[in-house]
Formats: sequence, structure tokens, C-alpha cells
Amino acid sequence: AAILVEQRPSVGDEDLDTVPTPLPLVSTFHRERRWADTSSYAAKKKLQSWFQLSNGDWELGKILSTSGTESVISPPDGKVLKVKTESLVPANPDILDGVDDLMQLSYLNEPSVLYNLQFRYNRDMIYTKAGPVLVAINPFKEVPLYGNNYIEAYKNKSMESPHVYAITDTAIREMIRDEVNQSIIISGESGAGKTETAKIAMQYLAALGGGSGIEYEILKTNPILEAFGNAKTLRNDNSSRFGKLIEIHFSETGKISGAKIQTFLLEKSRVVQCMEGERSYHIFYQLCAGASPKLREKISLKIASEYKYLRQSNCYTITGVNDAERFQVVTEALDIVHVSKEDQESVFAMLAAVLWLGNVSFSVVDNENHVEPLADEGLTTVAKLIGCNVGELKLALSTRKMRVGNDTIVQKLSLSQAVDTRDALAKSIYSCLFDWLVEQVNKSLAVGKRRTGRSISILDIYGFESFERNSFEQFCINYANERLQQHFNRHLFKLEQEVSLLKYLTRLLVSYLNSSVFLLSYMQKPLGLLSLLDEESTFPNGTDLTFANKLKQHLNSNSCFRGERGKAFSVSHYAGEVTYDTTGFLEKNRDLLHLDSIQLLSSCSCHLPQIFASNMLTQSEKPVVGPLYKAGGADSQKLSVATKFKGQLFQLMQRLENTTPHFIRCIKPNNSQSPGLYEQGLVLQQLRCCGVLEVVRISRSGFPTRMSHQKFARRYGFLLLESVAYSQDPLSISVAILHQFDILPEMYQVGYTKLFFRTGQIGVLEDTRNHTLHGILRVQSCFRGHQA
Ligand code: AD9
Ligand code: MG
Repeated sequence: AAILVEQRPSVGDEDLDTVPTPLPLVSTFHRERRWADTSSYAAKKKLQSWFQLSNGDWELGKILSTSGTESVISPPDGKVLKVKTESLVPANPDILDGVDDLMQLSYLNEPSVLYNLQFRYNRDMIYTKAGPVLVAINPFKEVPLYGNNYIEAYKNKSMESPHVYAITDTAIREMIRDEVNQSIIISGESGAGKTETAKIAMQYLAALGGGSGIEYEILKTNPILEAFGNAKTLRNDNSSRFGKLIEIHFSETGKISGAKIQTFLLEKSRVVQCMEGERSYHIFYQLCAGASPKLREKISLKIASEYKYLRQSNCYTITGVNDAERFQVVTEALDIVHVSKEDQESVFAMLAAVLWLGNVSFSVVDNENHVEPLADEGLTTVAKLIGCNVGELKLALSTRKMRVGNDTIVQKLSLSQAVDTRDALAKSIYSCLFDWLVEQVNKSLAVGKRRTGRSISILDIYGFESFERNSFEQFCINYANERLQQHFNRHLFKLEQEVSLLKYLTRLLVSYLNSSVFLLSYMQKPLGLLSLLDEESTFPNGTDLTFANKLKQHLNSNSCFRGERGKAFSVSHYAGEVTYDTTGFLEKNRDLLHLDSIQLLSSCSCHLPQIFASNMLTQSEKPVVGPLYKAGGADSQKLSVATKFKGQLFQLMQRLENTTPHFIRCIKPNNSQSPGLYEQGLVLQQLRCCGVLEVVRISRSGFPTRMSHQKFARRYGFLLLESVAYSQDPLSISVAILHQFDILPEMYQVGYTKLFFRTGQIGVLEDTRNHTLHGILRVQSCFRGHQA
């Protein structure tokens, strides 16, 4: 039974104003990778052991001899090497190769874990349990693990190897059994496989809870949201640029009754700007490649390379992806979620308007360097598509109305101001379109009025990112990941309390507090990262540089923060240190759309007003936690992006707290998106930072190794001195073996069908077995020699 010792303070709550003293960062797992008694281990000749190559990778070898601090070891290639005895790490006996739960390893050290995962990965077994957590290693190729036959097999339990299906099945069962809402929380770096994993889980839910037809609609939301919210980045050809929580509701009979999607902070800057080799949102390329001639004419569409917004990153296609075909898939999906053909056409017209906006260029019109847009194809097409006259659009892009006291003055814009205004308009149109689509999808999936049943939520957010150059977007994305890691840690705490192991508790407390120190450096008021950002954003004279300087002034004593040269700063995240360049931070955080643009959009004659009505014009959103943000000198009053995001995440965490979580950790085995390539160092770094190994330690602090009596008796029965053993049942043989080898009673438990062992015990028995087998072989060969 679970013993809950005490409730932990909930870090990340809004009122946490005290900072715990930073504790020295201890890396919890690899510290103790070396067995305390390595020398006695190494002294055992012929044992397999891990040793480290100069490139950091681990290799297996046989210990030939040990003298003092040095050992001689022989890797499989037949060479003989001298290594430091203390650097040897015990390897597991062969029978534990590729166990499907890391908990079953006798020696739980980094090389053994890496090897076990790799052993499975090489055989396309990409899923492995780490205690309660499912580890999924991205295969970067199709693996034959999915589809109806597999779903059936997991449903009727004829298949039990670790799988997303299995964990989803557990979630369904626990939802029904405990009457508690469940969540499947998927995390991992960018490109690790979160979105694919989420889809696989949805597939299983749809298959088991289907029947009403709504499950089909739910699955069709994926191609839609991916088209509008995913893009090719340097890390992932299909990178999610928004966070997503999909809550799938079940009726009392266990059938899906509806679903609700919540999205988080779409990276809208991508619409107007993206890095060399990356792409803007898929939908733009899909539209340009796949629109019918009739549609093209109607919305004045050209090919992708005609548009500056798409041209700037010099990348139009993705290997293996046919954008035109994808476009058909998306329009069919839109049909299925009941977006009418007419609305679809408006959406496409707005996408075209965004693209054409990028082509609007400016020329200087007076000797004060004020500019006006050129009245060319770009400007006229935008005006036509959004349904306003060219004059209005021109004015909105080249002037800004300001209120000074009771007067309104009109300010002319410089080139950079005008470009910013144009880009802000494009970004707003796109993000409103995105929100509008999500709203339509939700209407279509709406849960009936009688919401009596329970739900399973699947969380798939953008993964931790660290690029050469990191901006506001990475800052927000990594902050979200930090919160999620915190949630994971808190869950671990509960787990730990259940096994009530104090020694682990202390260590975990340290890593937990370290992560709180980090979060507090973000959240603390008034001098946390976010508050300082908001504060600086409200100052009319605030710049990215003044913001960077403030950070350095106030946060330099924080162990997670480091000021860098110029406008940069670094943060030690749980997943590694990231250096952020503050260029553009304030503007992106303010995210202003000037009144002129708002007025323009609300008065135009296309379908836009309907799309914008629910979003843009209600900028005074429902007050989320946090201070109301007043933009300096601007016309609209709204929350800053960071504050809004923080509020959303806070609510998300609260929601997740009320569910039973199931964690899936996706791992990226290489940085080149290639199949079959398993880079130990990269995998290890991901395992270390996300706490998976701690979970294993905690979970197996009881009796991790399990073996059925049959298997145990078959394997070790021959070691029994009395031949009488063979006439007995497996359970009696098991017990006889345990007695004969004087295994201490506290080291095992006997169950009806299985034996349970503490760590390392199976290793001891395996050693004996191997020695005995060698002995027998030697005797046999002697005997044969003698006969000859
Ligand atoms: V990001 O944080 O959104 O940038 P994700 O979501 O973690 O990232 P994603 O699911 O998009 O990564 O996976 C990246 C690519 O890996 C996919 O496009 C597939 O090509 C590949 N992948 C991932 N999981 C699987 C799988 N189970 N089977 C086959 C996979 N391919
Ligand atoms: Mg993704």
C-alpha cells in the first residue's frame, strides 16, 4: 500500500518567493556507476566487464588477471589490454542480455543500461521499460510493431513486451478500475519521437474505445495540426512548433465520447523568418504544390519560390515527402472534422495573403526616411484577398495612430518600423488562423453535454532545444520542458515515498531542489527571469541590451544563470546549458499588433472578421495568473507572451496533477535522423538528464529480478547435489537450490509462480553455474583424452 509521508511544497506555484539554498549539483547516477567492490569483482577471473575506450564508448571484455590497481582484459577481438582496475564496471551475465525491463539487470550501471537498450534497438525492439517508465528509442525507419494485429495482441494480453500500446492499455484499465483520469506524458528532445508516439497511443485508444465514429475524427486532427503547426527544422523534418494536450473522453461504457485539444504557444515568428535549411509551416508548401488550378486562380497563388517568406531559408522540399499529396490528405481531414469547403477556401485565401504580405516592399517617400509600400502585385493582392481597399492597407502599413492626451496623432513609419508592422500583421493572421482551426476541430469533437465519463490526456510538447543561436522561442520551449521535468520529479518523489527509501530520497531531494532553483530563477518575483523580461518589455525605452544587463545585475548569484558577453546569457537546464541571445526578446514578448492593423482586419470584407472575432479583438483575455501587461505607448492592453505562456503551463501542471501519469521518454539515438545508428554518448546524455535511471533504482530497490520456478529449476536444477530433485515440482526444486547455495533469506522472496531476488543475486548464481559448467566440460575433455 502506498504510504504518503508528506505533501511536498508545490514548486512553481505563483507565490513561491523564497529560494532554497542552491545545493551542489550532483549527477546522481553516473557517480556510482563503479561498483564499490570492483576490485573483488575484478579479482574474479573470466568475468565479463565493461571498460571505456578513448572515445568514451564502452566495450565488453573478459578479465584475465588482476594485480593491484591494474587488470588485464581481453575484448572479443582477441587483443589484450591493461586497464585500471577501478575503471572496470561489472557486466551482467549473458542471460540478462536484452531484458525488457531495466529493473531486471543484476548490475545497474551506465554501460549495462546502454548495452541493453542497444541490444534491443539492433533487433528493432525500440521499447524498453525502465520500471514504470517506457523508454522509446527512435528507429528512424518503419518497424513492424504496429497495426491491428498488434493492437489485438496487446488488447487480449497475448503480447506483453514493452510498447506504447501496452502503456496505453494500462491507462485505459486504470481509468476504468480506479475511476481516475489518466495522462500519458511524452517527453524527449526535439526529434526523439514524441509526436509519433502520441499518434501511436491515439491509434490504440481509437481502436479500443471506437465505435461511434468520433475516433476517426480524432485521428484526423493529426494531419491538420501537423500541417499548420509543424515545420522542418535542423533537428527534425517534422518538428512540432506548438505544444499539444489532447484530452480524450470516454463514456461509462468505455467508448470514446469526444475529445478536446488545447494548444500552447505556436512559434509564430517562423511565418516571417526562418533559418537557412529550415522551412516555414508545412501548409504553405503543401498549398503551393497541391492547390487545384481553380483554387490557385481564385486566391492568386504562385509557386513557393515566388514568395519571400518561403525563399529566405533556401529550402522548399523535404526528402521523401510529397507536399502535393499531403495537401490532399489535409483537405480530406478538414472535410472529416466538418470544416466546410467554403471555410477551407477562406483559410487558403488567408494563407495566400500571408505569403503575399511578405512580398510587400517599401520605398522612401520623404527626406526623413519615412516609407510607403510600393503599389505592386504584392500590395494589391493582399488587399484583394483580405477584402480591403489598397489605400487602407497602405496606410496601415506606413503609419501609426497614437493617442496623446485627448488627441490622436499620426506617425509615419521608418523602413524597419514598417517591416515590423507588416510582419506583425502576417504573424497575427497566421496565429489567429491556427487558433480558429483548433476551435473548429474542438467543435467537431465536442464532448456531449453529459460529461459523466473519464478521460485520458496525451501531452506532446516541443522538445528541449539547443541550437547554435537560441532565441525567445527556445527560451519558452525549454522553460516548458523544465516544468515537465519538474512534474516527473514530483511523481518520482511519490514513488519514492511509497518504497520509503531514505537514502534515495536524499539524493533525489538534491536534484529536485536544483531544478527548483532553476525554476525559481525564472518565476521568482520581482527579480526572476520572467519578471525582469516583463518589466523591461513595459518600459518604452527598454531594449534587448538593457534587459540583458538587468539579468546580469540581478541573477548573477544564481547558480543556474550565467551572464555572457554582450546581449547573451546562459541557463543550466536539466538537459544541459543553453546560451540565449536576447536579440528580439522584448519585441517577441510584447507581441504588439497596432490598433491600425486590428482596425484594418476587423473592417475587411473577407471571412477574416469571423476568424478574428474570437481571437484578436478580445485581446484582453481572461486574466490568467500574473500581472496585466501594459505595452508602453501602444494601444492595446494585453498579457505578454511569456506571462500568458507561464499561466498556461501552470494550469496544465495543475490539470496533470489530478491524473494518474504514465510517462514515455523518447530517446534520439543520433543527430542525423538515420536508422540503425546508435551513438552511446548521445543516448547516455539523454538518459542522465531526464532521471530515467533514478526511477529504475527506486523501483527496483525491492526485489527487481524475477524468474518463474520453471525457468529457475531448468537453469540451476543440475547444480543440486541430490538427484532426487528431478522428481520434484519446480517450486520445490527452486527452494532446494536456494538452500543448497545458502542464499540469505532476506535476499529473495518465493512467490507461487515466481522467485523474486534482490539486485545481484542472479549474478551470483550465474557465476556458480558457469564455473560448474566449465568444470564439467574440463572433466569431460580430460575423460575423453584419457580414453583416447
Ligand atoms: V519535436 O520536439 O516536435 O521537434 P518529436 O515530436 O519528438 O520532435 P517526431 O515524433 O516528430 O519527434 O519524430 C521525428 C521523426 O522520427 C519522425 O518524423 C519519424 O520519421 C521518426 N520516428 C519517430 N518515431 C518513430 C517510430 N515509432 N517509427 C518510425 C519514427 N519512425
Ligand atoms: Mg513533435
